Amino acid sequence: MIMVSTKMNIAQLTTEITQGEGYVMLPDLLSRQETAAARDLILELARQEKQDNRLVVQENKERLYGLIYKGEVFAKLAQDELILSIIEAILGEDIVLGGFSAHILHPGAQRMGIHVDYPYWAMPAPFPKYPILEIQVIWLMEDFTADNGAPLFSPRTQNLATKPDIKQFEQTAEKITGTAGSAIISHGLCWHDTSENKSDRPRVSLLGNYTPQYVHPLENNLFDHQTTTIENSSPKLKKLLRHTWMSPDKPMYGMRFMQ
Ligand SMILES: O=C(O)CCC(=O)C(=O)O
Repeated sequence: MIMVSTKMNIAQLTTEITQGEGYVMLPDLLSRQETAAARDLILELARQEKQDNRLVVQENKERLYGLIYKGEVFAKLAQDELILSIIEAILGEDIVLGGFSAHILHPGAQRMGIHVDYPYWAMPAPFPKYPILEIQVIWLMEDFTADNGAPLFSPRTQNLATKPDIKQFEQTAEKITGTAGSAIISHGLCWHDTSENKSDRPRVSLLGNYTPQYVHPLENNLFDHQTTTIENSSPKLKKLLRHTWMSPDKPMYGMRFMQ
């Protein structure tokens, strides 16, 4: 796994994601204090949503959606400048945020299951190699260690553009550990999974799903939608949330003519 150094430029990082291992780790983008505060907020929101019977729960794993509307920190992370410049270099400038959710692996959580990311998992295989249809960002909301559920990635499998092969995955996958506040950027075609959480506290990640604007968003745009958040958000976030593409006063996308 490539540990990014300050000397690496955007072109080297995008090459690593598209033609190299398929993922990179950007270390310590967020301070420990900010990360801990965001983690506390996620756990508190999950507690409330569980009480209201709205939380998506699967055994010892929980998912929290509509996050952009539930804390400024989430909107800030979703539009992190360095991350967006890498993603735009790969997908082009017309990207949208198809999802931004939290994933909580409680102690005892088993593996999630080997997969490629949306929209690939919704498509028949073999998958197209180009254009690339998704880049995932996994924000580490605490140190990801050898025993608390860190993700597993099988290097270079984005080049295969196929559904995961379980045997091959088990032989080749590496566990991606790192420090709180770091982010993993990965190619949507790269086979991955989560590992078991054998520790005694929840492991929390934030997951950003970025796609070209022509891919139907993973998450329901209307779920917990807050008009005021959109009104007060930056032009970048408005675009990422498709507001500039599909605002109520526009009947359809504006056609772009090829040069
Ligand atoms: O939470 C994680 O570490 C990764 C989860 C994941 O890969 C996914 O939901 O697609």
